[in-house]
Amino acid sequence: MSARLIIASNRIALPGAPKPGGLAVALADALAERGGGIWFGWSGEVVERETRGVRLFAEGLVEYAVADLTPEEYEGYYLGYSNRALWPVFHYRVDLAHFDEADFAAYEHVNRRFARLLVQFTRPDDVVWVHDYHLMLMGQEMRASGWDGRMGFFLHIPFPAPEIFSALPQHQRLARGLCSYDLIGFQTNRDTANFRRYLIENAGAVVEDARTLRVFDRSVRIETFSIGIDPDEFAELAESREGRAAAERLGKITENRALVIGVDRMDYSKGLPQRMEAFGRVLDDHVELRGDVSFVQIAPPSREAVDAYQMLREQLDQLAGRINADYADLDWMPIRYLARSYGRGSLAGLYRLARVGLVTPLMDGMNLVAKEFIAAQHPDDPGALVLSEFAGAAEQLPAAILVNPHDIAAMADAIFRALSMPIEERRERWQSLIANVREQDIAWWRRAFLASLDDTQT
Ligand code: ADQ
Repeated sequence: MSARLIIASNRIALPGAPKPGGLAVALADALAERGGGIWFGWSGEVVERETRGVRLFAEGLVEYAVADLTPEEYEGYYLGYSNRALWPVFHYRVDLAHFDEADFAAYEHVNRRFARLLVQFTRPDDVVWVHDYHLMLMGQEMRASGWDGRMGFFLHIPFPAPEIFSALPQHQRLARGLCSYDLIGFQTNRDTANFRRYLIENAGAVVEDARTLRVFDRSVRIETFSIGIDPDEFAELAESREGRAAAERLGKITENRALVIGVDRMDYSKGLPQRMEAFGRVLDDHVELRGDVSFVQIAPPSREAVDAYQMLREQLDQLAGRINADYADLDWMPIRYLARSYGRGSLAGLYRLARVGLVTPLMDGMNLVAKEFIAAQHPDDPGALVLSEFAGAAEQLPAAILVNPHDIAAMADAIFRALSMPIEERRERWQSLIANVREQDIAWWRRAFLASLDDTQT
């Protein structure tokens, strides 16, 4: 019987509420597969008084323990340090980063408070798995509170080149904090190599073996675990009632025109303005396509309290408006830009309807939309995927049409190529893509991470 699992993440999918995505389901499955465990994190609620304890809920074998944030914590820890400093720097946008010592103090405070809350629930032989950039210091704070069991961390976003990471005023604190974990998992070999190089060049780390460094008087294992999806689920969703209904609704509007689709959270890392410009360029260059192809971009706003996100929203509204004004006709709209979210079933149906999927982030940890798009295609008539070389997924999906999202002309060429790709080539590429998506799916990811964590020395 394997040790009990304890998961900590910023947000939690509470019992009863629909699981927002594959990751939430995967983590709940990981807990269930171990015969039960605890999932700890922020409730999503902001309350005036500092709540000292946690609230507990149970669902099957899984216990959920949630804590609220105060308005100051929400501002400093979540909006401030996590989303105005860490997120931009880790996505190579030092120009957008806002460094505020008070924000970092709030980040440290919440990591410490969460660590102390969680330690109360641990038993000596538990295994702890902490997720993502909001909680990088939680492990060190748990050690300070007396926890000396196994503990792993997975970063869902990219780990930048050391020169970029070093722009963070607190980079040394963060690196030392991360090295309190026994295992640190990254999405791609590029991220793993960046973190290793940072530790070797800046912290005097010594290589112990292919995946272990000796640093800060400890042995730390650093490894790549590329997150995946449940491809069968997406194939089924594409044929579900919800999927077919969404495809039918959109199909009525686009009629027999080729459909190009993009689905992203509205975030400056996703390369949305560049993508719209590239689509505009396709229409500039190819008179014959005008009236014959429609681009649907679904992008629900996120983190609207952060200025950079409001500016992006305005920029996209303008760009879509301009391209539509230039090219739309009485019976055709080139870009349908929908700033709202859709259910997973609807998305799957739209992916299947599309001839081309555009996944062109300027930088992305993995990007699950790329894998969902592949899984939703019909094997006989699959759409083509245009994928940014800066998405983590590009490392695993060389059969996509890989593009540099900063090069608008090259992206326009790629979109045109995808639209005119013969069916044999689409099938051939898709076979290779779906094989990758199936091989390293979401169950593989969580099992591989936990097997490696179970295997570390404590
Ligand atoms: P995200 O930046 O949120 O995640 P991504 O992996 O593409 O990026 O998407 C997460 C999920 O949100 C997907 O399942 C997708 O279907 C859903 N989603 C996106 N846009 C949507 C929309 N318009 N409506 C409804 N649902 C939508 C972070 C990292 C990624 C990494 C994941 C998981 O930034 O690089 O792949 O974590 O590790």
